[in-house]
Amino acid sequence: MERAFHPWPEELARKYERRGYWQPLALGEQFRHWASRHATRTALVDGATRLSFADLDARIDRLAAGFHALGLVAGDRVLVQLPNSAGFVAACFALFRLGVVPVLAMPAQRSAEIDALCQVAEPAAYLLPERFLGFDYRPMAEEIAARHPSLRFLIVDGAPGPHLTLEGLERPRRDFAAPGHRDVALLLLSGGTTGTPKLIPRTHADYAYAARASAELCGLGPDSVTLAALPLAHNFPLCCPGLIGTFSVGGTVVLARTPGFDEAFPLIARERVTITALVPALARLWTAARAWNQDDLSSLALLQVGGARLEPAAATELRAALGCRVQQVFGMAEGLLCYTRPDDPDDVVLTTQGRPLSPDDEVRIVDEDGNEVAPGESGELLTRGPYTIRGYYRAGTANAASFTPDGFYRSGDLVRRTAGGNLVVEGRVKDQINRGGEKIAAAEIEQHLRAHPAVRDAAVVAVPDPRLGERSCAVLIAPESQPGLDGLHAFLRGRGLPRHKLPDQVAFVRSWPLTAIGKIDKKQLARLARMPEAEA
Ligand code: J2J
Repeated sequence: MERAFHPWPEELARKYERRGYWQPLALGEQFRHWASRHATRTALVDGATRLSFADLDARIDRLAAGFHALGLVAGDRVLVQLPNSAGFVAACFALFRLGVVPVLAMPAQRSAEIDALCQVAEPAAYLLPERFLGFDYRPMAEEIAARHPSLRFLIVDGAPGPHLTLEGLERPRRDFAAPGHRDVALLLLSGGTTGTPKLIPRTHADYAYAARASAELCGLGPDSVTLAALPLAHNFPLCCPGLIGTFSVGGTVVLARTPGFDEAFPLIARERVTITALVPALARLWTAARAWNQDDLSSLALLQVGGARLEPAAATELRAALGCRVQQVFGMAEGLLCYTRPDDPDDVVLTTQGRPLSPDDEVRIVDEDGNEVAPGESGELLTRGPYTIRGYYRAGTANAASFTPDGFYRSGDLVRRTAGGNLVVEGRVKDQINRGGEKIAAAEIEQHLRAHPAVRDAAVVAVPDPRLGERSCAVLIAPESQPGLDGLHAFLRGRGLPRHKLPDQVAFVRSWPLTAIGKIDKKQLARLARMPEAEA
């Protein structure tokens, strides 16, 4: 079997421990520690259910005993595909207590993706909801279990049927040997949108550090109330500071099933939510909804936005509409987290994606040959540090492409550093169209297209072309009037673009197809652009 986990070099691990980044406690024990300090405070609100830290701690213990009774042991993997719910939270921490490793899948994922995850992770159990947003997960899980002999248990969070239920697993509390703090705690999915999914092994110590340091940076305390609107299987709402960071300071986490404003706004008003995290696509919807929505959002102090590019204009409108501070977060499940700080000046918050969380995060910005670019120039972001992985889980030779020999993660992100030391994400290194040998950066053309008065948003994708290899297609959201290709060319030429950078075709969509977490799904756009009716 290929290597599951690539540890940090021993002397660095010691340094991270000496500096107090890595604490000698596994996440399950961390929670016990937080719960003993904040026992009577409310940890979790899930609909009508309110759990104090002590309640949740006890439920975690009962579930850990239940998982143990099934025969699950430290090092086993369990696929967790649950919507935001108390069951999700209790199950994950119960697995942490045993050293069993949850593999976090998004509720929106379906059998092709789940199959691929099972192939790599070989989970012993699959934790699923009965139904969520109209989809019955049980038939899918049964089919998947039939194809993957590693899967011994299907555990349903919901009404009893032929399967085990999460509630039915609970057993009286007992003590277990805790896993080591340097052991793998959980497997996250990489945000990468191509090929087979990559699994990201995060350790107890590094994950707890990212959560605690993020909570401190965001100024969280016991009175903080965090709304988990995005799916908790994603690193952002889970750890930045999210659920785990909020628990670490004795704050309250309120769970939303879906990230729409129709669910979120009443929750913010009812629970006096102080902080939440969104992707830009949702931030735009929340902004628009405030034109007529009357919910009292005055408690909201900080709105975090990350996961994809946030236009400065959108950031400005969002801040005005929600009446709170905005924070840009440029993060990756592989590790590195960059934040604008709550007290940063406006231009930093509105136009940059902030700077690294840890004093020991290392960032290099390099050209195609791996050489550092001149200050202010753009290049690929490479990073390593106390919470950035050194290799994907069981990825074999794929790791050689994603990590440098000296342990930097190659993010694939094209960034530049401002004079003030903040990073600006300009696109993806490989998000380019190779038009007869001329490389065109999609991000550059998109930026010009967005300046067109009729264009609300733009994405440029490659379409296979028999002559050029690839040609470019501009996919536009233009709700009022759809500019033709000639008009677009004239406009772009007016902005100084050369002929080969002008889109070869144009297509229109009413809204973006989104990935499971809510980023623009460029793969799907490229498929759409290939369809003949999309041609201009
Ligand atoms: C542009 N691109 C961004 C940003 C991420 C917090 C926030 C986000 C993620 C995340 C995360 C971006 N502007 N502000 O894990 O903890 C793109 C980059 C990056 C990739 C990582 C977190 N913030 N991105 O999005 O693992 O391309 O993590 O490399 O899903 O999203 O995706 P993912």
